[in-house]
Amino acid sequence: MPGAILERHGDVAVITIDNPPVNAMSVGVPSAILARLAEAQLDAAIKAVVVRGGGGGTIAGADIRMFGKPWPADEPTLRDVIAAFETSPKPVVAALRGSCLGGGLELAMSAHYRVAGADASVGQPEVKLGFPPGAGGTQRLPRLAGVDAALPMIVEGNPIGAARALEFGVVDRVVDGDPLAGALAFARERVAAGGPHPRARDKAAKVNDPKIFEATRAAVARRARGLRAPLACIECVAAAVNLPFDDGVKRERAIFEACMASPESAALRHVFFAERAIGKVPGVAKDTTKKTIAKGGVVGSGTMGTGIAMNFANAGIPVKLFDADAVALKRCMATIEKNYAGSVARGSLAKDKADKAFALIQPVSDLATFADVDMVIEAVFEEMPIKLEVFRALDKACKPGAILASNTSYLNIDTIADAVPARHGDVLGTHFFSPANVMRLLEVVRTKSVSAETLMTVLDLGRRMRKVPVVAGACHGFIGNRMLEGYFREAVFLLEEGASPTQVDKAITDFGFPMGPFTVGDLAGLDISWRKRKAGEAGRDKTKRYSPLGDRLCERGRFGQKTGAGYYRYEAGSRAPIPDPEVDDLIVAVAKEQGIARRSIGDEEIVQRCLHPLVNEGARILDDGIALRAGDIDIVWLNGYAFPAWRGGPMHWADTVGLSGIVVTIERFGRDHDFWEPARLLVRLAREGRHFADLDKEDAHA
Ligand code: T1G
Repeated sequence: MPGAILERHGDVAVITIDNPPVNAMSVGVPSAILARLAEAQLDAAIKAVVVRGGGGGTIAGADIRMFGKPWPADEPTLRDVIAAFETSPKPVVAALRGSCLGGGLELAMSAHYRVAGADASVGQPEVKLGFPPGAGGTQRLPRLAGVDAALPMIVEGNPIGAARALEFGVVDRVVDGDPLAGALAFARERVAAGGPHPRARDKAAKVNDPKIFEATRAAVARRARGLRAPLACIECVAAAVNLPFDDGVKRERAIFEACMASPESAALRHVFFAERAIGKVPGVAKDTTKKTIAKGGVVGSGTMGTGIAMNFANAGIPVKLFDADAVALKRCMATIEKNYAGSVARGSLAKDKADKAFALIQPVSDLATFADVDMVIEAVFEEMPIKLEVFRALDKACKPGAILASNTSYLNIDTIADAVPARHGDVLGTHFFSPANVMRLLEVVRTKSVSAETLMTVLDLGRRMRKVPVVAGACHGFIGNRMLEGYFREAVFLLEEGASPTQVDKAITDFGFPMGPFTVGDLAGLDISWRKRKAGEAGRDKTKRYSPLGDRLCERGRFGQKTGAGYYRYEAGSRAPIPDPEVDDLIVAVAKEQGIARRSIGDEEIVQRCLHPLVNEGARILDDGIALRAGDIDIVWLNGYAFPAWRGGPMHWADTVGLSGIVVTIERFGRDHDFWEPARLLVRLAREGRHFADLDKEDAHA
């Protein structure tokens, strides 16, 4: 039962919140804190109260699992605790260790004083869940820190460290080590000095820069397009300046409740839990022993190998980068050096850190040097015979037990594993996204025979590399790229049927993606998929519709931005897509040749035609066991394909649209178009009136 513990340290009562792992304010916690506080008030020997989080000290705020569910009527809330601290006749000191976030910081700000350990951090991250703080955070933080410091903290939701918090006036003292001793000492000092003890509510919320609200609104409009919560946060902080404290708190609460009920918040809360579920592999214990990865190796110094080597180095792991081609290797090292210099110039990486990382990358031209590496990632050409040759060579070069990973994006990883039968348990896929040193998604692809130890080691390594590692089964395109095929296919079909690249891209950016499919295609290079199509031409199902449009563009040398022309044209030195009449003419000609009558197409159809294939293929991927959870598919799309987080990912979005509606639409499209057959799982869920989220809940309870 979550609760709170009271201990007496002489004349100071210490209340420790006891709700592992993060001391969230679950049902039972507020009442327990209030009961301990009441004990302390009644005890005449007690002169002051210290409150802190148990375990590592984190106080993560409200219990996010409770949102959208009714709070028991007879259970006090966090706001009752806040009121009790603030009106306490005995001074209250919050001792902060670890992360003190959201309602945790609101609680701490209702105390009279705050003492932080040097490792503590404080923040109001609520905006990331789609709402502003709801227990006075937007009123107290600007009063303690000033609006100029508080507004970005609340609108962006990023925590600050103890030193910053001291500078801003959010905490009163920073101490080394466990802050309990410091808080006890501080409490006694304040008791000796006598009251009255300060309350955040009695201060004024000072504004230094009179343009700060206007500037923040403009920045939010640019950066957080379509999002409601950041604007709501600004409105709440404005209330701290313009209204008396109690009115400001009321205003904040009303805005908080409206945001909490929004689809945006439901989506972001789904993402919060989906992000935390990805590390859990059914049937594999979380504490499975992991291998030590102290030395890495990368084979291939092309674009992917370059980025992957940087990932090892950024995680502090020395890495050998192999290429038999000395010229390519030299070029690659120059690129890496340039990348680090760029990060330093942009201010995103300190010079000494960049130098340290660069020094960890050792170019090598002999695979025999891989004898001491713990893990190798192969990133050579995407052709099976070459990959097999590399794996056989690695089999000879590497020590027993070394993990051998392939960065293949489409090839059958089981075939690769079969090339090194003695190492079956050590082989798997690590599918990085380009540029590999920047993109956060990492698909960790299981072979039939990979060991739990290897799998969990690589998930862990992914996190050390600051990636978002998602487990995928072996199949063509794994999770993300397998779904992408239908998205691009329909986008091109829409052009033939009457839409323009601009119209399709706009409908998709209006939905919330940062770029539409044709801007993305031009950016990535149209020649890559052209080459792939040519290679697969013999195996293509000729009974199904095929658009030659992409091929025709490439035949004209229109490879996208790199050639100054693709679906759009580009002025020299500019990345801004400009509609091109030549493409419009080509589209009309191709449509005519295919016997397609062009018509006017609405944005709603564009969104459905592009996104329903994602949902449908996602359902097949779940049914096939390629993804462990619908939430995993959402995380793949958020981190690898820029699906808007506030829509929750394609599967969550489908749940909000309603699966039966999606099935009806897919069946309707299927009457006129190839490729539209509703997935078995989608049909079953729709018939049962259920959602993808229901499957994930079943899984979590299994
Ligand atoms: N509620 C419920 N569960 C939570 C939780 C929370 N606030 N925070 C974490 N968990 C669970 C999480 O799902 C996971 O569970 C486990 O704890 C460990 O988390 C009134 C409205 C604190 C920095 O947004 O940022 O206060 O997967 O893996 O890496 O204004 O958790 O093990 O079953 O993330 O050590 C605002 C959210 C709430 C903080 C720790 N607070 N949490 O990171 O562990 S709204 C937040 C975090 C609010 C007031 C309002 C991080 C962390 P499981 P973890 P971690």
